[in-house]
Amino acid sequence: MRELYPLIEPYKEGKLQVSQLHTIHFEESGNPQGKPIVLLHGGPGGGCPPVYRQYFHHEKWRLVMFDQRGCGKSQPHAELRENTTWDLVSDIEKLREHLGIEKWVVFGGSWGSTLSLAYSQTHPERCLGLILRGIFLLRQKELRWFYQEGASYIFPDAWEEYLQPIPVDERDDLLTAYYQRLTSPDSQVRQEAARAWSIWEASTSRLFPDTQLKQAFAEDKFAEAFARIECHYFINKGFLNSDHQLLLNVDCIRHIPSVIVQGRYDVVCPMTSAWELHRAWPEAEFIVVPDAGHSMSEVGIRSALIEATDRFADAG
Ligand code: STX
Repeated sequence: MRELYPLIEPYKEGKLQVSQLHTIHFEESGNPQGKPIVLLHGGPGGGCPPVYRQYFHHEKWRLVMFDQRGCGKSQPHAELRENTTWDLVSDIEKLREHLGIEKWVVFGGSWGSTLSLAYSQTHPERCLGLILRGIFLLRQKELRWFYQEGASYIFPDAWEEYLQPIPVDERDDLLTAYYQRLTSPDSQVRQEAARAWSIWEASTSRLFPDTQLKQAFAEDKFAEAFARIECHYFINKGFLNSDHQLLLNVDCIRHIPSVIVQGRYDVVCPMTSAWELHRAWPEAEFIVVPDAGHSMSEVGIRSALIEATDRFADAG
């Protein structure tokens, strides 16, 4: 099994104003002369913790990470206005141009895989390769599975806590019920909903649960951005023009060297989506980790991702 690289500090950090309202925080680490790679984090609303740097050989890669609109160190915090998939796609381009990078490898898991597909299908000429994990195509069936019925059968205990803030007579549409609370003018109501929403995801992300992860997700500032932004994107169907958009547009990126890493027991983003993507796109290498769930920190997934970044660093 491959292990994480030692933690390094960024050699550069900055802010980029991407709209009248939003400023995003970015950092560069590794080797300024290395192969460029951009990491697209999950959620949306998850931000980039330092441990993400440890998936990349620091002499081979010039790693660019940034916090998407409204989360991490980006401002304003938890802001939903001017916050759509296509705003993020244009931010990625603004950042690429700002850094003077012509092309880069794109690395994204979970919502990061969704955004990687949307970005690469819009700007395929900018992508040297794609490393995707825990495939999420933002289709109604995936949202239904995780936020309404399905994952609830596997984690009925955690599900009880997720249901807690929502009165019984609103439980037939939990996404809407949560959206109302997460956008309530009452900060107490928002915070209670944000905590329950985030803890649900933390409780279901790994094959073997991790109490530390639950605590981190329950932290007020993290939960507020994560829950509000996720729910906003999901209520708006990811701002995609159809449920199948990301699958139908695979033709635009078929030629790009790519790898898909998927945990067999991923309950957040069940493997059926990765499988359908693999069927639509057999050219992409497909790796199923037999003993893992959703999280990129699980040993098998971590190992497969580090193997992939090493291979992409040495290719062409
Ligand atoms: N959201 C899945 C997702 O993108 C439905 C995701 N899950 N956890 C995360 O992202 C973080 C680890 C980035 C918080």
